[in-house]
Amino acid sequence: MRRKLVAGNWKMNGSLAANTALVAGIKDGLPAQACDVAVCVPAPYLAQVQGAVAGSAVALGAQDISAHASGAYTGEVSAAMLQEFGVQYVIIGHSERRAYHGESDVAVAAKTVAALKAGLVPVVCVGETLEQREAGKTNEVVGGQLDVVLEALAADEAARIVVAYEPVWAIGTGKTATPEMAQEVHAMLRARLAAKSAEAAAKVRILYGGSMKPDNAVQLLAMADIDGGLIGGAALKAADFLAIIQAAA
Ligand code: 3PY
Repeated sequence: MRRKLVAGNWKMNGSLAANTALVAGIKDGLPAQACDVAVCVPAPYLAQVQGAVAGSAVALGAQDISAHASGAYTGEVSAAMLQEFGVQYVIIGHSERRAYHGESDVAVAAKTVAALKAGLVPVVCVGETLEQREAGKTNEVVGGQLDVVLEALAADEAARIVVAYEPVWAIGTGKTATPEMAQEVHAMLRARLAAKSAEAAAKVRILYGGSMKPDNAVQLLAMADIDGGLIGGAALKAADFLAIIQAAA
């Protein structure tokens, strides 16, 4: 049995005051038998949120990582830096980074390798645009994105990643894939993992992301291959985030 994971992707939101209130609200309402829970925060707030989640069941995550260990890479943040702040999870290849920062599948694979080498858990995001879905290319695009990452990993490394399926057309639009649509893609992704290693197929958690909210979480999380959620807007309100955690617990 894979333990479910609910990770909040705060994106470029937050402030010192708002973060304090949000984390306190999450900690106060966390059910005892919760699934794994993480908050992936903007880099400047890692130290603050590390302190705020200390001693709780909420893990700390980052939203990006450099593929390089150190050096002349202005603006980048290394795996070692993330580790110093107690980061456990790092989102890699979110569609917003692919679209606005030109991150290629190869770059996503290199970042995944860097995260694993440092003992971080990469949350590798994959997803198709509406145009690609309507052209019947969902499996080719999404499966292809995962394959490039898997090619860069040894079988035992593949078993240590988390995958997040985030249809681009469902991000920030309020549209969600139906549970059946999502399950179909998740099952395809698990088959790609199985082609790499049986251990990876059994162990890797495949999260759904893309407007997961309290009112659709129960149905999505009931699907056989949906092992949790990567939560956007609903992760910014403690009550909504907790309702999703409750649905997964
Ligand atoms: C969303 O739900 O909008 C996301 O992009 C989660 O990563």
